[in-house]
Amino acid sequence: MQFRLFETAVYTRRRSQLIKKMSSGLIILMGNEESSMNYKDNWYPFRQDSNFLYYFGINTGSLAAVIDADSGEEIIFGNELTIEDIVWTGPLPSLGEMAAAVGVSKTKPYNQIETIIRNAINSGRQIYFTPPYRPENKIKLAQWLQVAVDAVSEMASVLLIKAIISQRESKEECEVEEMHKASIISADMHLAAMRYAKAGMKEYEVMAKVKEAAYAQNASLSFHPIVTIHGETLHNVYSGNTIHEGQMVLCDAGAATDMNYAGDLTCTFPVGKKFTDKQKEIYEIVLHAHQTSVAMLKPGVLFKDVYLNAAQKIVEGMQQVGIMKGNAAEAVAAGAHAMFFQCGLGHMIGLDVHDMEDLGEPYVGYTDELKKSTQFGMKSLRLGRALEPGFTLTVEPGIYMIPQLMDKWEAENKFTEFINYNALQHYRDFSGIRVEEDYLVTETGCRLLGKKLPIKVAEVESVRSEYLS
Ligand SMILES: [Mn+2]
Repeated sequence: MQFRLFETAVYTRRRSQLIKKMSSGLIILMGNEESSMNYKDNWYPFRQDSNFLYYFGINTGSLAAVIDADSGEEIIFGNELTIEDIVWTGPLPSLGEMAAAVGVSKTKPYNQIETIIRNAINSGRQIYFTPPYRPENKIKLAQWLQVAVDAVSEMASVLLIKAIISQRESKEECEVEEMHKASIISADMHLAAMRYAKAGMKEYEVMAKVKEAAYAQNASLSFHPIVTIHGETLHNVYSGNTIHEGQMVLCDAGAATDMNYAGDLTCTFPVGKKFTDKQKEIYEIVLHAHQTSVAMLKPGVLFKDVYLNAAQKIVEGMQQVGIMKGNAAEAVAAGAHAMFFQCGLGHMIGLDVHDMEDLGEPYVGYTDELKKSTQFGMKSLRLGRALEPGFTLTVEPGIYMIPQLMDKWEAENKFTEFINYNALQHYRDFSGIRVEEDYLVTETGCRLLGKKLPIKVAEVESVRSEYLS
């Protein structure tokens, strides 16, 4: 096999649980196709669909599967390699061999899936599938179901979405092991940055080291990394700036193991040996928000409340440095903290870096009773609901100084009872700080995934000093 699998029983158990949850109907699980970059045969790195990986494990393109929840029959659809294919690919295991490795005894040519689906529809059976996010799968489903392409997503099954989430949200022992591995490699990516960045370099030189640390360990990137002196820009993809003494580098990067389990960490470190006093002050606020939030993680706790704790700690810290004022709890309730903390506190992580986001945030991070806030800041919180043992998630508070937001709110006289706009002027070019780690929720609390990155001011400065002297 050219890809790694868990034991066969892992996949058969997952599918039989899914059948039990769905009880009847035909479940379609779409694999992904190779995806063209600039012409047909020049592909992006292949990425299998995560739901397909979870139930069928096979990490090659152009497959689909059905699970008949009434009869229990499972079929993987795909085409065997022809001799013309083998000239290019070399000999690979047959579809039958790959299917057997995940406990599926029946395979059929890809084009036969259409007949099976049509027959099921014609006999009035329920068809279940997840929301397709790739155009080619949308088009295929539209053809099989004989509906317009635009109509497909709305036909996705909430029942199936909820069933899959109820399984994937709680990580099995074998998955936790992969998550540890992903976090360890991710930590190495960050250590590589901390032990390489120097004044005068370009951001992309540091970025290259970050990527190398993943690829050198047979891992890939769980998302496109951020390596920037402009940490205040939340998803900064530009990395062409020169880094200067006195600035900070924010690095947000994660590895995906060869089985596609993701890590996602962020560190912020000084370009020189030490943070400036001003940077240290703000860093300590972020770190305090982080550590008090981590201390709250245990089953039953609403992650929304953990977010509110982080917001409260950020406001209290900003009051101590004179940037905020007034009642801290009221400031958080009003949303004034979002001047500095415009995003969420974290998200589920697993086979996807934002785990199961293809299935829809309202189902992954919230419940029928607990809906997402619409307030600026909190509306970006991807996870709000109560934690359960086996959840793996990120904790990533930050403080981001965005001059455009300062100007806009000040011009609107927004939150003048909570924000000292005069004091804030001294932070226009401060950039941003984020600290992010990955955790597993246990029966009684939480456990760090992977290995500890230098995170305290003294630890970060010691790594930087050691390297720079
Ligand atoms: Mn993250």
